[in-house]
Amino acid sequence: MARYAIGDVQGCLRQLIGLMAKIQFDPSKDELWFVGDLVNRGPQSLETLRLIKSLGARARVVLGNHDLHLLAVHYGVRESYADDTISDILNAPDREELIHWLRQQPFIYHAEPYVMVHAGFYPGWSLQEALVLGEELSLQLQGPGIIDFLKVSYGNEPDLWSPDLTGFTRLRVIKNYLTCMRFCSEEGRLLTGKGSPLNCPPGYFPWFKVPHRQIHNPIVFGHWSALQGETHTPKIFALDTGVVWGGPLTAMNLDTEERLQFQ
Ligand SMILES: [Mn+2]
Repeated sequence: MARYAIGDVQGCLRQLIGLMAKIQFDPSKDELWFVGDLVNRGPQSLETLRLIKSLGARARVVLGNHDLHLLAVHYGVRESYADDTISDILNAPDREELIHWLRQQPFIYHAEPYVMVHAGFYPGWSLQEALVLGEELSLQLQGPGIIDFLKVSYGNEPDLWSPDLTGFTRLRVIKNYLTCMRFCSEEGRLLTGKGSPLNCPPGYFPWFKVPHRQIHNPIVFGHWSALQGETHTPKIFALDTGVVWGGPLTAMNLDTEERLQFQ
């Protein structure tokens, strides 16, 4: 059995199929981990989602911001953007089935020693705390309160986790760390803005560089294509190599840390 983690696919079906062939994916025994942002901006969101869903338990998925955006548009909470490429899903006969499947996917996936998340973690969270908070967010998404949550899930305030937060504010902050964060201050304030780590705002770090982070497991994540797959940090694996911007799609063998790419 081999386990591969794959970066943000964003509807780039051709590269996903090419990469699966390159790693000689065997659905009878191999596992593919997807770091989220399965859909949007690329050309074939619908077929990408169908393919990953069809893998059943051979695929381990965490949700990204684009996946949440699809849910928000599906439920009529947000308008589609001009550069969105999710209309094929919204017009598909299996739309409800695909959305139902997406809502069941977690925000954090943990299988020793690895932990997978789309964007990152608040530096003060232990793995156990993060898993509990991720589950709290998942329960909201899986239940009838999904629409009320999606309506208030956008915006970056407050920018700091506190266990005293309650209600939708609490859920929004958890969501922002797990699916949107790029930079983080030493006390844990998050920034979601794009940009290279070379342009790190004063007082902030790339989130995985914050001193005294409490999760010590190796982490695989996506979301930040400007890193170009490099964190220069031991056991922190950035896998979004910008396939949607013309870069390669990256897979990493979780047992050997060997990377394979398909352009
Ligand atoms: Mn993302």
